[in-house]
Parts: sequence; C-alpha cells; structure tokens
Amino acid sequence: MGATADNGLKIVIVGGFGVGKTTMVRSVSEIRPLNTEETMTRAGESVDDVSEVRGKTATTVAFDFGRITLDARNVLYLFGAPGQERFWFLWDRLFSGTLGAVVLVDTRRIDDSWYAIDRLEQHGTPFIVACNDFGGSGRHSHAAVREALDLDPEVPLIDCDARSRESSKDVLITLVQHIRNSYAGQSARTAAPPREFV
Ligand SMILES: Nc1nc2c(ncn2[C@@H]2O[C@H](COP(=O)(O)OP(=O)(O)OP(=O)(O)O)[C@@H](O)[C@H]2O)c(=O)[nH]1
Ligand SMILES: [Mg+2]
Repeated sequence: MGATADNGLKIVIVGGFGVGKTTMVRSVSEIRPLNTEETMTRAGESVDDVSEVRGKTATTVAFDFGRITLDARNVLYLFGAPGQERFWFLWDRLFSGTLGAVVLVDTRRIDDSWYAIDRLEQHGTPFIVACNDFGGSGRHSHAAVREALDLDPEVPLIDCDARSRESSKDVLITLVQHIRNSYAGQSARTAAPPREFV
C-alpha cells in the first residue's frame, strides 16, 4: 500500500436507504473499511421504510470509508454516504472535493435514489447509476429506470451486485471512464483535464 501517495482521489457512493452502499465499500476496499453503522431499533421503524430491507439490522449514521491504491502515486478514497433521510444534511459536505459519484439504486424502490441525483446535479458532480441486484421480481428495464430517474442520456447506467468485489470494481471503472470522458468533453471546449486522468 502506498503510504506516501501524492494524489488522493475521492469518490462517493450515494443512494437511498439500504441500497447497498456500505456493502459496496466493504467489497472493494483494500483496508478494513471504517464503518459508522449503528443497530437499527424499533423506534426507527416508524421513520425508515424497512419493508423491503427486512434482513437489515444496522444502518450508516455518518459515512463509510475505504481505500484502494491505484499506483505508487494515486490512491482512491471511497466514501459511502448515509442513506436515511434524517442524515442527508451530511451529503453536501461529503460531496466537496469529490471527483465523481456512484448512485446505487434498488429497482424495487427507484424513487429513493432520486434525491441523490438531484443533489449531484446541483453540485455539478459527474456520476453514474448502478442498479444493485436484489433478485426477486422487482427488476426494471434500464429504459424504465432512466425514465423514473429522469436521467440524461450520457449518464451511464449499469447493473451490479454490491456484494461482489469484481462487480463493484466494474462499477468504479465505469465511473472513472465516465469522469474521463466528461473532462475530455470539457477540455475540448475549455481547459485541460486534471493530470491524473490524462
Ligand atoms: N441480495 C442482495 N443483497 C444485498 C446486496 N447489496 C447489499 N445487500 C444487502 O442489503 C442490505 C443493505 O445493505 P447496506 O450495505 O447496509 O445498505 P446501505 O445502503 O449502506 O444502507 P444505509 O446505510 O442504512 O442507507 C444488507 O443486508 C446487505 O447484505 C446485493 O447486491 N444483493
Ligand atoms: Mg450504509
């Protein structure tokens, strides 16, 4: 692990309650991730919609933090956002200095991830959307997800399984490619992209 990396690149994973953000950070981090999870209580049942996440016993109350070494000079820092609405005020801080974001979607509850997209668009942060596979009958076509979230055609939309390291890596690679394409498009119009993406 490069302890003396020059560049820390920050990526955040956002989305609604229980869509698999903590799971994804755990799957890809090379260090044991910092998780700020707390046990869910009966009192929370009236506030959080737990109907589709029956097996869930813990929820993120601040953020998840993981790390991936890219090479000797570049390190990727992964932040998983808290999903419950009462912690959303933390998001805007979490987005500062962020290179890009993954919006995780549970297709049984597509609308839950809409707020994340709205905030990212406000911040001008590049993002991709990844549908986390929870199986069952709740699967929607990509066209339906695009329409429900009112996604711009250039925003990549892919399927993933947040429990799988390979699948989660593919999500991050898709995001980095999208960021690179965004900067390439911008630089054609204005300035040069950041050094690490050339
Ligand atoms: N079937 C299936 N279950 C998953 C997948 N990803 C996560 N889970 C399960 O879904 C539940 C919620 O996952 P979390 O990673 O805690 O979700 P989160 O988005 O961090 O939740 P909050 O922080 O509370 O918003 C856990 O019980 C996971 O084991 C997946 O890809 N498929
Ligand atoms: Mg979490």
